[in-house]
Amino acid sequence: MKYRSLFISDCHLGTRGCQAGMLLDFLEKSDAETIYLVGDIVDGWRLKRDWHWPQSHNDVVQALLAKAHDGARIIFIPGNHDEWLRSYLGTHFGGIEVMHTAEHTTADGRRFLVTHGDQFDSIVVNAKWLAHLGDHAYEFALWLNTLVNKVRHYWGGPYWSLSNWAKQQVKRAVNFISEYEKVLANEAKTGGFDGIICGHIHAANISKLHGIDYVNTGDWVESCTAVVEHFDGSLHLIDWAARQRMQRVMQTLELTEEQVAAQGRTRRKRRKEAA
Ligand SMILES: [Mn+2]
Repeated sequence: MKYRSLFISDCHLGTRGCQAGMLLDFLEKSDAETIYLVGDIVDGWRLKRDWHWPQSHNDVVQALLAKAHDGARIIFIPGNHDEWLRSYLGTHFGGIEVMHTAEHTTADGRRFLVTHGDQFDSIVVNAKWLAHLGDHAYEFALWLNTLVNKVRHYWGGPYWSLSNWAKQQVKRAVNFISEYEKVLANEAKTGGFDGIICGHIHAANISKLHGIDYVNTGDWVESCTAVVEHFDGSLHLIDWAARQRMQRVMQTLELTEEQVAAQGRTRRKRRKEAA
């Protein structure tokens, strides 16, 4: 697929969590005139502590350099995990420009501020690690809860609800995300922009907040998401993991894209008729 622009962030190359294989697959199948790397592409913190740089991570860098070589404009906006690149602001390497923040105008004329977003952490009241607590953590906590209370019961201790505690943490995580989104949308508004494109909290989203287009590209550690701009200026969220799962099902069932689309149309029609 060829797009007008492509936004990716939070790949965390150099860590074991990075889904480099998925990212490489996505980059091989996607091209764009302009590519924005919206921070935390390379995880400098972890690389310093424990060197993890397999071939697949190298391949991702090579794929990006090849795109730059083939004429794509690539803009690298460092995040907090690759902030060592912030000392290279204004420089080019291998056709990649390093910038603190960027301004992007979509084909339909909307002006977006492009920034990683970590600089707003201090404004967002909740702790940032909470944003990484997801459904899996919650399910695990429920399981752990029964275990913990069996042990407590055995020793005669009172019941303590770990699941309740976990639920509170998840709620705080959700609050954190919505707070972060509000702060960033507000920043765009103050700057006179129509919207903001960011990353950092690993929570992909495209939504309208107080008249501002809030766009978060997500990440390539947990969710494998990117944001693309089509040639008409519309922005779309791509969930590459979901798409791959779908393709595997289609292959197994020997379905074509058209058949799947037709089924979706029938389902929507039936749902409408039932309603
Ligand atoms: Mn970050």
